[in-house]
Amino acid sequence: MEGGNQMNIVRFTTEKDYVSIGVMSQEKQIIDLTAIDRKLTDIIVLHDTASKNNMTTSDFVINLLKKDKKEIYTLEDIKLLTPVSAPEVWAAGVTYQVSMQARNHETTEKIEYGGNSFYDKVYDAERPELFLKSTKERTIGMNQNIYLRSDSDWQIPEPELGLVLNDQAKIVGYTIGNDMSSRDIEGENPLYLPQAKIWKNSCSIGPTIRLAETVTDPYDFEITCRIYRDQSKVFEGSTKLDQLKRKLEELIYFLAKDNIIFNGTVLLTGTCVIPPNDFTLQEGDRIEIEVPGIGVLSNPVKS
Ligand code: DO4
Ligand code: MG
Repeated sequence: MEGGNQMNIVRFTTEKDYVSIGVMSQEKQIIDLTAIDRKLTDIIVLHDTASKNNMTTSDFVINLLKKDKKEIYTLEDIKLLTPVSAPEVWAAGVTYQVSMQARNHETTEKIEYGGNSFYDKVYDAERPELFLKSTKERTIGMNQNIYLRSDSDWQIPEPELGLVLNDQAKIVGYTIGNDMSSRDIEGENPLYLPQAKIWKNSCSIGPTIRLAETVTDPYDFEITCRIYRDQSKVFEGSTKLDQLKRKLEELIYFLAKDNIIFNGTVLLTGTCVIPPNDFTLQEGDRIEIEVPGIGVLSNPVKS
């Protein structure tokens, strides 16, 4: 997976009156890039400024770090924000066999006409399932509360690899996403998908963005999801991205077709880890999604 030196970008606040981006070291020290150059307000500006200087983003950052008077923080000093202020988060669906099987299970649980064909068909079709998952105001970051829907009895996290895109639909970096889902609402009728997927604080991204240029093979990423209840782990599952049925470029191609892609758009690539069918999240749970090389996205669950 490594392609040159690993580099992770975070967005954060301190007591200062502005939001910073920083580079996070493997020892979890954060060096404030905005304090070095106030124009560097997000990962897209960083990427574009590096390109204008004919440099890779990581070489550009390494040069910045040679400057004196760096402001360095630990995680205790700062509040991490969503790693990019994503104007939109889109999501792909049924891109792993486990997701197709879980969806078939929830529809046959609820409806007599047998809804299997929707999910079987989209899994094999040329056109992937893509949906608008979240907007900036609905998207949360590290340690912020995930909310449960009050009209659903069957809710799960969906751990997914997130692609951070620029307005040319180019992958600038990789992050982690949680596409929270209400299985009973979607299972009742697939036309309820927006309600099964979109509500306040139903999408979390973070904690860092791994610069794409420092990743040789994104299909080597491994995603692990853990759910804790009353200090005990009640679920753990992992999958590697090489189980993804589609290529990342294929998902981006369909997303960008006749569409507007904003700088900082995040595309979640589908869930590959699903808790057992009798599992539902509860208030007080904590969800952890780990991708080595990107970090651990942790969120408490509130109703
Ligand atoms: O078909 C519904 C959504 C599927 C999804 O979100 C996923 O597979 O991750
Ligand atoms: Mg999903």
